[in-house]
Amino acid sequence: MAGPVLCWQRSAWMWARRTRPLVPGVSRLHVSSRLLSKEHYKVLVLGGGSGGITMSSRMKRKVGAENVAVVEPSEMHYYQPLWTLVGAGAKKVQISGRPTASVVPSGVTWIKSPVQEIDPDRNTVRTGDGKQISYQYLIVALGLQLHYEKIKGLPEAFKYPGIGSNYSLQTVNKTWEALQNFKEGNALFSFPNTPVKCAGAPQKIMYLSDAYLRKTGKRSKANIIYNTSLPVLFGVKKYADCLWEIVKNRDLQVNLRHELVEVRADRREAVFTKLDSPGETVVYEYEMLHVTPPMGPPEVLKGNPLADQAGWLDVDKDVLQHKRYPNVFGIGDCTNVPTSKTAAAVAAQSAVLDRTISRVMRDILPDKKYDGYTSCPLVTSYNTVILAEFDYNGQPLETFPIDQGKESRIMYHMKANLMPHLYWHGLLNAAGYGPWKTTGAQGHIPRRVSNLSKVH
Ligand code: FAD
Ligand code: UQ1
Repeated sequence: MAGPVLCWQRSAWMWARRTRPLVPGVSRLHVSSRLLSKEHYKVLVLGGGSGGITMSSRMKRKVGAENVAVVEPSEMHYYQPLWTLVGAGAKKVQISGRPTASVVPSGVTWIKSPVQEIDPDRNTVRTGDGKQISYQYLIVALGLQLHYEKIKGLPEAFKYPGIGSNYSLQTVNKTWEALQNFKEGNALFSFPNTPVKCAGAPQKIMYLSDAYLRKTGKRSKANIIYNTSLPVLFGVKKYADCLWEIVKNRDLQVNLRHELVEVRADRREAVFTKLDSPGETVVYEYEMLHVTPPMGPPEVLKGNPLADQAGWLDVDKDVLQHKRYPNVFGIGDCTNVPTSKTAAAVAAQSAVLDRTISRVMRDILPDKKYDGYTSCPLVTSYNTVILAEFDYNGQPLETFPIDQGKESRIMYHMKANLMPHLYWHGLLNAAGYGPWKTTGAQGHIPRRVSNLSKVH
């Protein structure tokens, strides 16, 4: 606790020196430098994905729409969690996207260009169309980058049949094609050796594929194989135990510490290295391959003073304020907060960050703490989900009065039908309902199963 506070105090002083007039003449200088730059906003949001849009809505309420801008190059905004179901043919990809223009809060300025440079010492950013924009407060919500190209043979291999990936709009329908065209052989599913978003998604598509092949009578002709770089099936023991039961009962083969390094699509071969036996590789033929690509921080952060050594935005994990630049904040996949990267985490973070920014704007120390809440609806068939919810310590932090470690039909309905609605109408509009409503000391107030069971 002492660490972040001390750090905040020190950097608050540095920031005050940068942005506040110390002598009367400097005040005029400050104003004129503002006029020189093309645009200035009280709050500038980088990225118009889940985190960027929800924070734009919240900031609009706080400081007025005319004082907020969001920088986002993409014409369309996608609800990515739906892609798991799209890859399995349960939803159409078209319903996962809406025009960015329709999700940017009304009155907030949408700057339709990529951020190319961030200069936190001058409180400015430069965009792809050459504009310089200055800010008083910056919220970084740039998401993460997919690196298909780090696997030899990709992305070209996507031109061939039998290979797909739910992680990108361009390849998600290829998963569904591969599944429908499956005749016999290996169905392979990979998990890379990097942090990923929605760490459950690489195996959700395996369970759905298994269910599809059973439904269509082809399961006896398939070997279903999950090759993961991780040393575990899932990071939280309670849910991992249930998943191990499922893979055993459904005859799914799991190989830990196997990393996909090459795809030879012309021969339908996938090459994996065994991470615990350096230099050893194993080649699998496949009838169907689902690729989860390596992922990393956004290019624009790499080498920037805002980034940590690995390139992720370096924020305090409790209050989501930058560790060295107190007028900079982060949310979502681009940050180095040590929790699983999900939209559910973004939802919980948004309430904490809202409060942090309110206090920083009033020169008060942030108080509300993010506990690492994240959630992963582990889709285990076309009508069941295990709803994993947990914190920084990998402790379950569950919402519903059922055993969430069991497969549930209601939770499938929540994931497939209710959640998209709550996303478009609740989270993105910062509406006061849903799991992300601002209540008390935490962004998300789940029913703490472990505590409750002690009490009763
Ligand atoms: P994003 O929503 O990815 O937004 C980042 C934005 O930044 C994008 O709009 C991008 O265009 C923009 N951007 C990038 N570079 C620049 C630049 N240079 N300048 C300006 N803008 C830029 N989460 C769940 O909670 N539950 C699930 O079930 C779930 N399932 C998933 C399944 C799949 C297949 C996938 C792919 C993701 C899933 N997620 C799930 C994860 C969830 O979608 C992300 O964690 C969430 O979208 C993160 O929000 P974000 O704002 O950090 O990033
Ligand atoms: C959630 O909040 C969320 O973010 C918007 C998701 O992403 C789409 C989820 O998948 C889940 C499960 C949650 C958590 C929601 C509840 C109702 C526990």
